[in-house]
Amino acid sequence: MKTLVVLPTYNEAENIEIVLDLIRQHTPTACVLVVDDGSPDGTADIAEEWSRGHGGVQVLRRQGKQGLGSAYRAGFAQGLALGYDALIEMDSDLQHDPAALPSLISAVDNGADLAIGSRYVPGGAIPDWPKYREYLSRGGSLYARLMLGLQVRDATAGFRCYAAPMLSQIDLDAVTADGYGFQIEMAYAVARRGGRIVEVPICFTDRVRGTSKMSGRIIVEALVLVTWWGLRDRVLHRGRVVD
Ligand SMILES: Nc1nc2c(ncn2[C@@H]2O[C@H](COP(=O)(O)OP(=O)(O)OP(=O)(O)O)[C@@H](O)[C@H]2O)c(=O)[nH]1
Ligand SMILES: [Mg+2]
Repeated sequence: MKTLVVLPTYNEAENIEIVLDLIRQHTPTACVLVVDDGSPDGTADIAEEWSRGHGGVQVLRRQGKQGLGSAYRAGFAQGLALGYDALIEMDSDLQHDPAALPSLISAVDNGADLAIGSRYVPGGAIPDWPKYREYLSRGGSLYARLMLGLQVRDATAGFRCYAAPMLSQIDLDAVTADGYGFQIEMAYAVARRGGRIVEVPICFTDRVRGTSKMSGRIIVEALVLVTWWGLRDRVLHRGRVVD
């Protein structure tokens, strides 16, 4: 399968070369699209320099920080237009171990429409998190299961592989969420189209270099959106399956 790894970056100068090295090591034939939102620390320049030495990396430079969901929407649109068969979503801060890439890709190669790198299936782990943080995250996925009927243990996970024929059915311009909500919205879009979702166990570690861009706003956004989608589709029956 022709595979594209979409890597969103905002101030990941300390991580970008390491993550590119590891992606190349674990998936030598995959191409990479770095989607950088004008990182002041020069992440985009470092990625381009890496590509001059090794090849296989494109950098999409955008003006100013526009959010994770927006970066993935732009990256997926470009990947689909270029004819990739499988599109990977992964963080560039090394919290997603590139060693898990082959298992995500092979799940899609074996017929999944979406493979999710999951912390909450047997074999998955989050060794660095305190219990309360794990419960909060599990609670978020449970809420999405109850509200949306989404049969996914780790609905907010951001390490994934999409099959292009499924991704191309989703109107990316109509996807609105940015953080955890973006992950749930995309999984829900696949599930509502009857797509096959497979969860592959991963170990999700804490960030070692660089700083987090996570915010409370992202959690509130996800809660509000999941509540709205659930009411819209299960109570008002107003949701449209085809965008
Ligand atoms: N292009 C782009 N990338 C972003 C933006 N916000 C975050 N990112 C990248 O998205 C990935 C995930 O962001 P993080 O800040 O690590 O968020 P997180 O992993 O949910 O939170 P932590 O566990 O605290 O690290 C990283 O690779 C970031 O560089 C953005 O606005 N634009
Ligand atoms: Mg992170």
